Amino acid sequence: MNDAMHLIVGPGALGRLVALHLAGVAPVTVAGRRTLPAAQTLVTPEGIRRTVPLDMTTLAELPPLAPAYLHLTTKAYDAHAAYESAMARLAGDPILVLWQNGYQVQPELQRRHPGPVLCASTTEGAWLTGDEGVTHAGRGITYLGDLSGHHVERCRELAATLNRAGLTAEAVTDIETRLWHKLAINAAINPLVARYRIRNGQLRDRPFRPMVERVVDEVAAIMAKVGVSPPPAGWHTLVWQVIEGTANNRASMLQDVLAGRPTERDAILGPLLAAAQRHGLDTPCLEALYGYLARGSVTLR
Ligand code: KPL
Repeated sequence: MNDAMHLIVGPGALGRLVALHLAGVAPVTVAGRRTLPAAQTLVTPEGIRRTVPLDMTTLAELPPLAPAYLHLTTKAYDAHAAYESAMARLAGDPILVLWQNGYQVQPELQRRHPGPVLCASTTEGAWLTGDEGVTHAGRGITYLGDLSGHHVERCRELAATLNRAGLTAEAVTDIETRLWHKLAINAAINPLVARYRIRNGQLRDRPFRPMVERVVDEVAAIMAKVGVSPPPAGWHTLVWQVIEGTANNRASMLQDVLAGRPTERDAILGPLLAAAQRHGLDTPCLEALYGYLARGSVTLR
């Protein structure tokens, strides 16, 4: 057991997945908006059920802890509020670990936080099984890096802890590129499946296939202007590989729309549309999808 304490704010599927693993190797506290059962069950990808006691609290009742790590595992749109609530109650300046999708809160919180800020980009697949636990649907990999390039050693330490805890993790020096690559994948898949309420694999069929191609064309043009290097196989191949690999998934944005929650449209499409505007690029598909999600979330909420 390592003494460095981890506070995890945001007990969604990813937050609980990380907490239930870390609890085996380090002291962990989990804080959310409401009280959750202190015994949480993890169902592994092999179908094994493990019930683990977790120190669960709410942000309102958070004691003045001094954790070594503050993991924010909220949705991107909740990250600033969660950060403020937690930091108002904590002692010291923990290492802040940002697990959000997109590329919006990462540079913003990097500017705000006085201590080191690490970014995580993960392909772990998990969903909640109610208040009692989480199902680890598919094993992935978590890349850890920092936007300033000053905290390589911290990234290595956290990657080693996550690996000891049973989650595959790797410290990288190009986290910004990796976050943009994940954002490109999310932008190509999530708004379309949320708009048409389909599983990822249905994007391979008509009439959706050409829509994916057009969205990826727009995303690729933006990435070229922003200076994000394409993945070795190219943007189209990367996106189709992920669609193939996640064919049975209901993407996170579809789950949000179906549950009447706000979507991560600003974190995912926001940086792309802003860059397109800066560079005078025409992006009719991305704009239409953003418009749909903006209107849709108003009526669906
Ligand atoms: O990350 C995802 C998500 O659901 O947000 C993808 C890759 C689209 C898989 O569903």
